Amino acid sequence: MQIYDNPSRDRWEELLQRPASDLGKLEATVREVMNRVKEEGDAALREYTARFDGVELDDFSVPAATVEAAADQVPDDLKRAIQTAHDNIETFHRSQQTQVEEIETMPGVRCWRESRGIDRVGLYIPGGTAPLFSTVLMLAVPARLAGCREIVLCSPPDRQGNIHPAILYTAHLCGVTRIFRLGGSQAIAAMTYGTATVPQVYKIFGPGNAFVTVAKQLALLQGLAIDMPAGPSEVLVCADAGAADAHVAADLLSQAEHGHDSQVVLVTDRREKAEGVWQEVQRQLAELPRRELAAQSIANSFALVFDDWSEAADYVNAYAPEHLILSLADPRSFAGQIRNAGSIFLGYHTPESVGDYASGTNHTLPTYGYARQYSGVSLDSFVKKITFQELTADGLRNIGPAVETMAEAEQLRAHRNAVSLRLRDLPS
Ligand code: HSO
Ligand code: ZN
Repeated sequence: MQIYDNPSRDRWEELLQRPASDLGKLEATVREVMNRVKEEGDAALREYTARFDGVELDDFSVPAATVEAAADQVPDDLKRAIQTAHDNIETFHRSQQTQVEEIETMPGVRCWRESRGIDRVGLYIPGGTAPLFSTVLMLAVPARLAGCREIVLCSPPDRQGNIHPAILYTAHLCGVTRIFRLGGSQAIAAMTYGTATVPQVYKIFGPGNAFVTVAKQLALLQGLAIDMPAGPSEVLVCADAGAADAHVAADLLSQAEHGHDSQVVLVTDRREKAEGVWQEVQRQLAELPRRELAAQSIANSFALVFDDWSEAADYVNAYAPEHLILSLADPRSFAGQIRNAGSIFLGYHTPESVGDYASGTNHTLPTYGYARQYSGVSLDSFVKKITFQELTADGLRNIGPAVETMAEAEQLRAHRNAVSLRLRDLPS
């Protein structure tokens, strides 16, 4: 881990880069998968599943009996932990429901907005090296609260054709309506176009590898919505003298272990802290089961020493991290200066992993600097908001002249007429 002392602003550009990922070169391959699934439906899905997941499947859908039986394969302590997480996530996302507020913008002109769940949503849950059943909670709990009618989940099968039981168990707990053993870009293609067995959805959520990311971008071009552009997980930790080196190192490694291309950054106000944390990172890294992946991410990572915390805040805002940990004596005053971050973890007792699993906040967050313009997933991600208005006769009298004048100025006579003819027919 390279340590930079008070890097001047003309060096920031290089210190704001994420590990490059060239998604462009995958586009042709993914486009072909999308097109074949569109044209050939389930037959193409069968072929891709055999090729990429190494298993021949006649039927992709997971029968209800299999979903229910998964509970027997999940240990009781894990079930209890999942329930704790579920309840906290539900409580926090329920608090995002807003009361409908009817406003009178002028006497007799009433306007309001109501939410309606997106009818059919698709959740993609990666399998592979880590079965992210926590992501099922993060997506299915708000989908259910939002009132989505159909919640479709796709996750890749293992070589025996199974989805990890904790994923099935969690999906069932959260009210997912259909589960399919499908992974990669073929899963995204199936939910984009629909096949004989997989329903077409209106919005696709969830993380995935580079193929999934490209497929979601192509789904966007087909008129579907997606949660956000995805990239590898990342964390930026700000640590002062009061932060324990071992804690900071564990926080950095917790995101580094996600994959080979994650990035972790340490920001501190003293060089000794950076050196102490770096030693701890090496010590803890050697003990991790996923040390090979984590080591590759750590190789992309660095520490910055700023004498002045307000300079550090400017750097953090320019970097716009997915996760920002403030291991500081006064985290709230620093947090007040932050404009760009996916989720912020305040104080010495708040590891990022609590947000990854169980505190209640959502762990589907903007990476790659997208925190400048995107929010993480929330209840809002699963709804559309419909505006309403209702005028009384007096309301029409009050607002009508302004609309008539504007419509005339835009030379849209029928617009004007829609008001004028009504005003004419009002009793005086
Ligand atoms: N840190 C990941 C989410 C996750 N962590 C799932 C553990 N499991 C992206 O925010
Ligand atoms: Zn994580």
